[in-house]
Amino acid sequence: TVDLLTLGETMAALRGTGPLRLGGDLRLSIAGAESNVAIGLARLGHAARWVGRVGDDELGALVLRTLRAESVDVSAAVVAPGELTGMLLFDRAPGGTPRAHYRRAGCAAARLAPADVSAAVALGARVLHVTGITPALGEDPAAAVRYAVEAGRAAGATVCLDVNHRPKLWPRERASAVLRPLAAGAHLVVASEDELPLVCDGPDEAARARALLDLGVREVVVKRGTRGASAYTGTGRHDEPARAVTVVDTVGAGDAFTAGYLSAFLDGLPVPERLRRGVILGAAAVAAHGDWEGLPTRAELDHIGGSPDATLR
Ligand code: KDG
Repeated sequence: TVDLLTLGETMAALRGTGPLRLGGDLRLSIAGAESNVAIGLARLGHAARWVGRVGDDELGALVLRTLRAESVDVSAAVVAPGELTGMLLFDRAPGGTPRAHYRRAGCAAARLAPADVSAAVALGARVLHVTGITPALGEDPAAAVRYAVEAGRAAGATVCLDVNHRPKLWPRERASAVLRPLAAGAHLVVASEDELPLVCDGPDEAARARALLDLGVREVVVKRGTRGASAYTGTGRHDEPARAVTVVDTVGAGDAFTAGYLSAFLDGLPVPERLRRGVILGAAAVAAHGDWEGLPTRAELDHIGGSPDATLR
């Protein structure tokens, strides 16, 4: 039994510094919301396993090699002969806002099916983490997520859903219809402020969170970016402010937050401590280039958000 099992699409990621149309240098790494969470947990010393489907190409090898180097177990991952590994390119729109361009339609992960994840689910996990990205990839990936959630739940795993709506993959109405039942079957639901209305109804945030709690969700966690995060539980609401760091690249901050939250959950810490570790990891992610590269080890946790003048010696 691992601490965390997650499934989803991990792609080769190319990052440029300006608009892609101007050309220039790109830096090659990997990205994927779920594997970002797995890396975050592995860096903190938890046993994390990722399962997904990559092509038998160089980019698939890059995905698996990178995850292995980060101590994420990929032994259950599927390498599909003749299929391609997805790609995404990040550039900056004028003004500096990061922009994602997908090259993932028809790639290996769009064929991820229940049979690809069943062995990993059977191995067991304390936490099963899924996101709203995977069901957006197609019918088979959606079925894989439903299967993992049902089987994981039945085996006693704590199920965490990060809503992670990606408007370039599907419209809000379709996402909402598919993600509502998933949220209702999760123990922890993580969403940004604008994503919460996708999975529950109510006149305001507290009422929406209450609606999920009434369905049996134990914690509803709301990410607020530079304004920190909140958690709603049966005993009330907890808030945690964000840590001040110099922002370099905001992509991956939400996944980092979720990794921090789940790490403290796995350590048996109470909800305020889960939020605290979440915002610390979120700050670490935005202070570095890349989705996951800036995530800390356990020994580095305490330094994040400290004085900008300090030198660690
Ligand atoms: O959270 C960051 C990820 O979303 C991104 O790097 C890639 O998984 C990704 C996606 O589908 O957008």
